[in-house]
Amino acid sequence: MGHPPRSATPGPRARAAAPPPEPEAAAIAKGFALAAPLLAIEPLGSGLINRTYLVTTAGPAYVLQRLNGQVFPQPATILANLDRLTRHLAGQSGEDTAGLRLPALIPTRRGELGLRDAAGDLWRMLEHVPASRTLPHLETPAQAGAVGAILARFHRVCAGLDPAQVAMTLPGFHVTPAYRRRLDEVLGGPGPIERSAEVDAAQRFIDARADLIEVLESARAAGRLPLRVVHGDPKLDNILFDAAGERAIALIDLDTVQPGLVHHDIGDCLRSCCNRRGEAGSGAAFDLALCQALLSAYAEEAAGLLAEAEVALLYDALRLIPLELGLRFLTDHLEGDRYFRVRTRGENLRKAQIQLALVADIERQAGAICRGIAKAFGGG
Ligand code: GN1
Ligand code: MG
Repeated sequence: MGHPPRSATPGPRARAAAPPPEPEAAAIAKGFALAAPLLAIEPLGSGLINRTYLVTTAGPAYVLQRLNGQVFPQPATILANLDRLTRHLAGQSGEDTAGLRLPALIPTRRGELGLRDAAGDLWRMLEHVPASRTLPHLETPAQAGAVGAILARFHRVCAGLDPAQVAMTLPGFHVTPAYRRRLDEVLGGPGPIERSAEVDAAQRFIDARADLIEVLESARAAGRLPLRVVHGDPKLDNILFDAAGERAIALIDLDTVQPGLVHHDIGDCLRSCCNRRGEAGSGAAFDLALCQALLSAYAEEAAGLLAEAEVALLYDALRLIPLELGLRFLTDHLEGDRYFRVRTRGENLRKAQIQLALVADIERQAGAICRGIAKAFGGG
């Protein structure tokens, strides 16, 4: 899948940039075709890569983002993909798309998809989905079901797009073996490394799962799994609920929509939604009831979309994606927090430990999870 990442994560020189001053964001916002005069602009959300702002006007609200050009080699492809996807969605029958909204791009005043600032960074404006909210964690299986259903609906809609026609926005994303090679290079390289008992334990945990790390990539390379257009990052923060927090109504953060495996999405969604303690909480616990509700709703909504070979690798995907994220957080910690935005030193190491603890908890419940997958997808 494209070039392997050359850093902890795909961008070799990635560095968590300081937020641009709001006046600059406001000046940029005025370059877009907003429906009403701009009133205010303020930072929004907790994304780790791009800079995001809420734009308030006398009319509708918008979301303005500066795309991280050190992570995404060609940010313009993100805009082209999103444009293509929203047009595709608009062309589907209402029945297929009911309950799935994707925020549309707002063009610039000159009719372009995005706008470059003086430093060369690309900005995009998106519609803000009204009466929506994100949830800090899932409370009920019904909410998990709503998540599973919207993810399946997204995959069903994307199944109508030829992956060959959709650009790779982030080459090497979710190529776990390449992330592992990078970790090994950093650990074995000449650079000064902050070794600690925690780092050693994490390394041992990862090394003990060498086979798992290869599983999806080797199945993909052997042609056993179909490439599909996927979201890439359907973590809980990227799912919008209605104001009551009951129905999932939209998927956001469509930067990593590109050809990939359905496992990347299902694994990422489950690792995020079924750990109620969150990515930066204390410890990790994988909630079986949430997992079952999410998978059952996904399977029902996907209605036969997944091939048997795909279903057969779901359990592995479920523990691989948190392992991959743990590996990425750990590598970034060792490289000096160049990719994932942190508030304090040590945050990426703690986040790595949490993802690895989640893997361990998933493995502890392997039997029940596999029975649940079989039940949801009709294999047992
Ligand atoms: C990053 O930027 P954000 O928060 O949407 C990362 C995902 C990780 C996630 C963990 C392009 O997503 O892969 O799962 O952090 N995105 C990229 O919170 O690397
Ligand atoms: Mg993202």
